Amino acid sequence: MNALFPAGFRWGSATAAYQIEGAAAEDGRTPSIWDTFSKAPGKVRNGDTGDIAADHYHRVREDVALMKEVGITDYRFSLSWPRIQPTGSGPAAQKGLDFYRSLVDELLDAGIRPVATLYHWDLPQELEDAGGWPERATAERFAEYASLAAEALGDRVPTWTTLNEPWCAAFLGYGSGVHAPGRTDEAASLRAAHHLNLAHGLAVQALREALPASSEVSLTLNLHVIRALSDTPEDRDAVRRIDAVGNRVFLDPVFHGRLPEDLVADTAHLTDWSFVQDGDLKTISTPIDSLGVNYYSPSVVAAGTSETPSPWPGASERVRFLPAPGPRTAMDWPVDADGLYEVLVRLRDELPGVPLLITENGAAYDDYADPEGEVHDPERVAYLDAHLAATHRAIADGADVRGYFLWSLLDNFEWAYGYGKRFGIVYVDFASQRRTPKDSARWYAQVIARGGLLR
Ligand code: IFM
Repeated sequence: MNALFPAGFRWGSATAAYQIEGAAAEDGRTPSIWDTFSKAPGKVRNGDTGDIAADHYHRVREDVALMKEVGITDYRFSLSWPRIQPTGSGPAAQKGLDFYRSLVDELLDAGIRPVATLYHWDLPQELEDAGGWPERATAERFAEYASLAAEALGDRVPTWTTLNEPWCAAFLGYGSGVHAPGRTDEAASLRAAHHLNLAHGLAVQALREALPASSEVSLTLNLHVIRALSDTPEDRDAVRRIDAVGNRVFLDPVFHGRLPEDLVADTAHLTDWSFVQDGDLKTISTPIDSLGVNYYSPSVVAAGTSETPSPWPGASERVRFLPAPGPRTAMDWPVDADGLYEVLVRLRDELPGVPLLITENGAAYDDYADPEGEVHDPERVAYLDAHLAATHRAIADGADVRGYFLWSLLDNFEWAYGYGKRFGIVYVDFASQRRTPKDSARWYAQVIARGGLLR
């Protein structure tokens, strides 16, 4: 029997501004922290930058036509803050907004629902120079930017996501320093996490004011699926610590209006959390309409120590990460679709009544165009098939999953890995910018047309 998804299931694909747009200095856009970081020697493999990326800024028509060919119902993209509000404060840049207006028009003409993310890591450099996410003012600026974007696009964009993966922005950006802005200060990374939560809450309020009442407002988290190496109390405590600083640091404030007490205790040597002001948790827990979940692979942990600088403040002295078993993608990430099922049923149990969207899932492999110009990617098809099957199983078991956004539509700038890691279902030859749908694009088109998987 085939594994069909509920009627109205949203079949999407996702991208992010800095990873595909290029046109880094056009029409008034100013540098973001990723422009600065990628130009600093040794930060991104091969010295790659997002200056040109997949040149999507100049190829919107062609790219929307590709989406239409695949048959996606929803397209998740992010807005570039420094394109819309070049200095991170003050009035909007109309040319920047025009780009998104034309993208949204093109999508609507193609019958594809736009799903906009306000922040996918491209903080205006000027705001980082003023202190960045560890500073409260950045959250306030973010809410102003959210208002500008919603006023300009809110009549035509039905779904809004405040932040993409604030864990990465806070802990990779300010803790381990492998992402922009590249700081290595565990205490600052905790302040950043709180101010990202606050930015989310303030932006939800700003969006509600500016958007039509029917709009959907959401947040996307990369929730960590953490397995203990053994059942010893020490290894189980390692899971608890990573769950606190990987998951509950966002879930508890956003959905329950509280800080995880164990996280506050685990990090007492780093901070007294006095940057959390009265009323912040109430703001952060302003209700939202759905939660976006990004899932790629699980982690295995045990008692021990990790290398520093670490993206796990308060946990690196007590937890070590071990290689998870099984096949791996080109990112060296284990392929484990059960992890997706586990995170979905966890949310079913912990957040009853909150609809879920899988806002990212996908895999990088070492794709190449063969002499006939075709790109065969059977491993990606197998990965996607297994993860959609896990999603189907979670829905059958009561998880309220409303949609799936495949990461990614196009090969793109994979952050610190540059262009060497290809996640797209459409191959991009970055020298010519020629796009070639991979086998996985045709496979996904069939899944969408059928409404599910062949079994
Ligand atoms: O490319 C990224 C994306 O920007 C955020 N989530 C994970 C993807 C793969 O690393």
